[in-house]
This record gives sequence, C-alpha cells and structure tokens, in this order.
Amino acid sequence: MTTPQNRATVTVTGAAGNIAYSLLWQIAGGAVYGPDTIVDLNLLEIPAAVGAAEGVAMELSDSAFPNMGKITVTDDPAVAFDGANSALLVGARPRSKGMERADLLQANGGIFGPQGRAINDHAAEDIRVLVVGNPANTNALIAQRNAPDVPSERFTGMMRLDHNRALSQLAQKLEVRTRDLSKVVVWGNHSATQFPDLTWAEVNGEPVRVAAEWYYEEYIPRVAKRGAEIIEVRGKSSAASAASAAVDHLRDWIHGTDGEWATAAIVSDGSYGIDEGLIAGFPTVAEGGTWKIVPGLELSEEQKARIEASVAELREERDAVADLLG
Ligand code: NAX
Repeated sequence: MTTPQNRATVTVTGAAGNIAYSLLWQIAGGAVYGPDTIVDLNLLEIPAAVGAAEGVAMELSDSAFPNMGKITVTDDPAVAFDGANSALLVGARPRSKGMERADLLQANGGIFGPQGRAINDHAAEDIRVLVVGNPANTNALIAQRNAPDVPSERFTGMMRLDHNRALSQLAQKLEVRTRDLSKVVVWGNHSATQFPDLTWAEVNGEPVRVAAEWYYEEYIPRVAKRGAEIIEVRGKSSAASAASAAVDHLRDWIHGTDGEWATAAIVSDGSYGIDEGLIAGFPTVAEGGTWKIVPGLELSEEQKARIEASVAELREERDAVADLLG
C-alpha cells in the first residue's frame, strides 16, 4: 500500500444533521479526494447541537477509514474554516410554520454572511465552497459577497441533485442507465421554478427524442417537484441523495468532468441572459479545477422564457437580502 502524499481539510456545517450523516462518511471514505489524500474534517454546528456532532465524530472515528485525519468539532466558524480547502455549507435555518420567504432569507443571511466572512479570513487559498442549505443559490450569493478576497468562482450552489433527478427520470423513461445519457442541464434556481432542459440531451451519443406532452406535462414538473414528492412519500426531506449529489459536485469540481456536462450553480458572467453576479444553475463542465459554462448554445423562445421565470425568482431572492450582500 502506498502512503498518501496529500492532505486536505474539509469543513462541513450542519454536521449533526441528516445530510451530514451520509455525506461525512463518503468524504472520510475518500469519495471526493481519492485514496492518496488524508482528510481532516472540521465539523461546525450551533452550540445546541455540538454534543450531537461530537457523537457523529466518535462514529466517524469508529469507522476506521484508512485516510481519516483529524476531526475537529466546533461552534466557532473561525475554527471551522481555518485552513479549509473545501467547505460544504449544509446547515441552514429551516422554514418554521408561518414564516414568510423573506424572513427565511433574512434568517439564513444571518448564517451565511458570517460564514462567508470566516471563509474569507481563515480558509486556505484554494478554498472551494458548495452551499447545500436552502435557499442554496441565494445563500451561496450571500456567502460569496461577504468574502471579497476569495475569487467569486469558488462559491457554488448545489443544483447537482436536480441534475441527478433529471438524469434518473430520463433514464427510467428511456429504459437506459444514467451513464448512457449526456448533455442534460437544469437551469436556474433550486426550487420548483427550475428548468430541467432536454434540448441537447443525448442517449449513447444520439439526440434524445421524447413526446412534447410527456416532457412538458410530466417530466419537467416531476423533476422540479421531486423534493416535495420525497417529503410526501418518505416523511422526511432528501438526505442520502443530497449527500451523494454534493460528493458528485465536489469530486467533479476538483478532478474534472472529462468534457461531460453537469449542472452547477455558479456565479453568472451574464451568459444566456442570466444577470451577471447571480448564482444560478448552468450547463457546465469542470476543467482544470474550475466550473466553466458551456458556451455558444442557441436558445429557443420557449427555453428563454423558462430560464427567465426561474431567474426572476433568483432576482427577487437577491433583492430580499440586498442589505446582506456585503
Ligand atoms: P437537518 O435539519 O437534519 O440538519 C441541519 C443541521 O444544521 C442541524 O443539525 C442544525 O443544528 C445545523 N445548523 C443550523 N444552523 C447552523 C449554523 N449556523 N452553523 C452550523 N450548523 C447549523 O437538515 P438536513 O436534512 O441535513 O438539510 C440541511 C439543508 O439542506 C436544509 O437547508 C435543506 O433544505 C437543504 N437541502 C438542500 C438540497 C439541495 O439540493 N440544495 C436538497 C436536500 C435538502 O433539502
């Protein structure tokens, strides 16, 4: 067995929560950095849940992963993000009964603003941030705008679960495996306004042909509302599938997608009519450690309208937290 040469520090917030209970095991097992890297884990929780996070750390330790480094449990963002190479911002304020969307956005601003600042001041130079906690795209924007010294491209929001749902629903329809599919994208927001787009989708290199009725009336709403469907059937929100998607996103970001498209919510450069600066789902490839928007795609009027509907929601979210954007 060769001795691992590299070392990475990964910060996970919401470490005592449901998603983290699946996510941490995959990261500690090497699913992101691979077998040649020792992983140190920094687990951030609110004071009331630090005890539970200590228990999670004990179980991680009991799993005896060959490349497990140090595990630090803390309620202090300055400690949690110290030297972080990757940060998965999972912990967020859930919507309580009677809470308006604007209140939820503000409450989360109180979390993601300070975390952005702590990342700015304490993280490693190559920090990569993936925001999972909802509303993920706007929380990512808040964190990014509070970290002026970190290149904006290092802040991303999680649309990979939406992407994976889009792949899986299409694979089931075509009776193929997801590996046979390519060029699928989910535009916009991680919400019911998102646009899972099959315009360029291919199955084994051939264009996908599906009936318009199925596409517009079944497929798009099914993918966009899958989170609600999971809650209804399972009685709890998606957790293992969210963790799996977070691992896909971070692994691909670091190691590349080999030219394959994936959906990542990244800071817009103004492409495809999406306001510069918003964090939105785009067709992307990861190359050389960076997510890049797939260039030069022609959009139909139908596509433009569907993208705009989701971007309008992102704009409203941004405007509701304007005071928190640094
Ligand atoms: P849980 O409620 O099980 O866990 C959240 C944890 O975060 C709790 O332990 C809580 O104490 C902690 N937390 C709250 N504020 C914190 C702070 N300031 N610092 C550190 N930790 C903090 O939720 P879970 O099921 O794990 O989901 C976490 C988040 O992911 C939620 O916001 C959820 O809406 C979001 N999701 C996002 C998805 C996506 O695709 N982007 C899909 C799955 C999920 O719905």
